[in-house]
Amino acid sequence: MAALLCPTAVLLSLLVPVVCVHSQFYLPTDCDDIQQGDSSPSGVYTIFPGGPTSPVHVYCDIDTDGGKWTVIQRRVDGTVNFNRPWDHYKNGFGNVAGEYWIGLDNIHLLTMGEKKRELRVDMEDWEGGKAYAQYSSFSIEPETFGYQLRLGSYVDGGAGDSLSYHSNNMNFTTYDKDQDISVLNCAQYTLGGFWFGDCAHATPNGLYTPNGGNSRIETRVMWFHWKANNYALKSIAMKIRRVAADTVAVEEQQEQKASPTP
Ligand SMILES: [Ca+2]
Repeated sequence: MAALLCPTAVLLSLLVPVVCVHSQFYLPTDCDDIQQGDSSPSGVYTIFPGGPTSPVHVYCDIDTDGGKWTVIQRRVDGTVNFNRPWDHYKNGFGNVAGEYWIGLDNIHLLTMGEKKRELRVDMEDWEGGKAYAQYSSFSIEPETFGYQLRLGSYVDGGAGDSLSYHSNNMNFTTYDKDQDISVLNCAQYTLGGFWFGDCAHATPNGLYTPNGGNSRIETRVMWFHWKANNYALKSIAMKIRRVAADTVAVEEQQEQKASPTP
């Protein structure tokens, strides 16, 4: 394949130098590609989930549980304001070396198609404690379907399942676009956009307040099933990666066994 692709790549490189320089004849679409056959450290990389003309800067987590995680959201120090309108959540914002939201269009591109993705949410408290929540699959619909969240089953990482009840199958809501099922606008109520139902058990995009500060409880960066709703987390990061093909096959076998054949 490389021998066939190379002359094309050389020709293309005259027009689009990034094709050869960045990828040696193919463009990484996510952090799984970045990590392939490489000993790259965790850090900021450029991926192309939407094709060669739309590079996306992203933080790749290479260290956690085998790595290959594409970080789609991260809070660590409160330096970025997450109380933002629809267009910001659609397109992404922040600083990929620190706090950021990768953008709903990018999340859709990263999770569409045949390849199944899993979600892991890592979090820390102010006493040195760590926990995570993992989900067997994660994808979102395009904007025309409200960026509706499709979440698989919960895999215990000690944090508890704070997404299934309120957020799964919900459309995305921002303060200027109410798509939740509450009489309130949950993004206005919690000061950050998210997949809200009758609001939420998790508000990763809420107001960052060290040790809670004087903030209203509902606005805090919260993961209810780990620390209850009055605890403001020290950090939280949402990350996704491809599920290995053999893992998918095993899960499908288990599902077939679980459901009786007609
Ligand atoms: Ca509402």
